[in-house]
Amino acid sequence: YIKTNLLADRSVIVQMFEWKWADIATECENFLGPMKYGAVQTSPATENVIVRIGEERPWYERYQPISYKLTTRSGDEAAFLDMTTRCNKVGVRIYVDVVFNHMTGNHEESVGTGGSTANTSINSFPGVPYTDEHFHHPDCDMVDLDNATEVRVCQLSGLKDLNQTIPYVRQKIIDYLNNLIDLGAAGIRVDAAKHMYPDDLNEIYKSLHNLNTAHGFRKNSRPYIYQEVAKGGVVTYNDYKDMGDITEFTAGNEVSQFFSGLKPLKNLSSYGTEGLDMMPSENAVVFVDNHDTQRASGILSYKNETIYKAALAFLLANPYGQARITSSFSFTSFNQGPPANADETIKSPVIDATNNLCTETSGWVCEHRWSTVYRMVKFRNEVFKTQIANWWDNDSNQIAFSLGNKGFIAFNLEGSVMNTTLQTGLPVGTYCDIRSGEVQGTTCSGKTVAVSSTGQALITLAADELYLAIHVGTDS
Ligand code: LAG
Ligand code: CA
Repeated sequence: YIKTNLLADRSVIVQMFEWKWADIATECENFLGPMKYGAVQTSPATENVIVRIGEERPWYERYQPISYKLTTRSGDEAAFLDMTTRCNKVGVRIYVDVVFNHMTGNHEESVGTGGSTANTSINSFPGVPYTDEHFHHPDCDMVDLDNATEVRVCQLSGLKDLNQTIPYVRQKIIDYLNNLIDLGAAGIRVDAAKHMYPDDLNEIYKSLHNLNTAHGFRKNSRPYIYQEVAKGGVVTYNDYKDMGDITEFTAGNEVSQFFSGLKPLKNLSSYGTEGLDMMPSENAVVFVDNHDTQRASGILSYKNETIYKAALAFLLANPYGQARITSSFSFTSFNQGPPANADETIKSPVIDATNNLCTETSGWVCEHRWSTVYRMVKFRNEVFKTQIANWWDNDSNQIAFSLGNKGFIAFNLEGSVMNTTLQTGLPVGTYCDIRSGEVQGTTCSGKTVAVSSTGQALITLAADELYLAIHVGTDS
């Protein structure tokens, strides 16, 4: 199978959680393309059942498909095509979150975002169409993760479990995915992959079209496939790794623990190894948080801004895995859906003209616009395909490492000043620290670091400066 089909000078995926297609298209042109983001992971594009809890339209309704018509609160098929067209034009790939392990849960009345209906009591989904025979029987709840059959044929969170071993079901799924590919998508994030049989998935993946050359893809380009395989129980990533990449949840768990102060940073030397129970780098899609984990405990997110930024800097500097960052809306309860107008349409983000960030009142966090994030994306692009060298730690909470002879990063979570001469691996020059500033014209708006002809530099970080990062291209 192929690895990411990002442009050669790009390396990061950004999950634009719940964004509208029209807003993603604009963001590709105004920001993501110019800043050399590699790809956007969209929310599910297929029609979902409308869920109302009081006034709320919970975000998770989008994980309950009612048909494969491309009409959601993010937009319709025409808007989807406009997004892929405009994003592809500026070199940003579209990877779609695809949900086909299941349809909806039980609902008294089931109406979709595109007008389709369903009768969930008899497993009837005329919008596809699927009928009772296309689902697993008997209906069972998935509880025992140590029972591989149960993991594949029982219901995840009460969601009607499709039987992908039936050729008709597979064909409906293949047609739906090929529609996305023909419309210019470049890849898929396979929701709940762990809950489907690898052989069935393989049949589906084999039948996918090549990417659409009308969108500028080279002939015979294949879609990038990455699969959601959560940890726990007898079903592991091993069953899926030969068909596509896999989400490595341990990365975000570990990075969150380290940067929350639960483990000394020096132990991050084994990040990305079997010692921390992480899969080989070439299989892993890594992230600090995603839409699920930022609603769970123990994972850093925008809610812990300062240490989250340092954690993201580590994730993006470390060569392990295919990096993904999450761009969120702010929320205070699990169910809360995206910022919406009175008529339930999703609001567009509002960009503050003076600081280039999304306004707080718009409800969107837009982590991808934070200087930490876009500068570290640039760092990762610059050092891409180099290896860690010159690992250093103070046997406690200060660490540093270089990436080939292209980049260098140091972290200080000691709570006291760091002042040490270290080998940066970089050519002689005066470099601009991208945490505190950036190169503007010929000057650095932040701290500078003087690297000697032997690659040494005095690295100074105040107690509240959690990291410092320099890379080639920021030197003078
Ligand atoms: C995923 N990855 O494999 C998604 O990342 C995750 O967000 C999805 O769950 C899950 N798999 C199924 O696609 C989300 C929410 C669930 C929600 C589900 C369906 O985390 O909480 O379930 O989407 O909307 C909800 C209720 C359940 C209820 C169910 C059916 O929370 O209590 O049983 O709907 O009505
Ligand atoms: Ca299943």
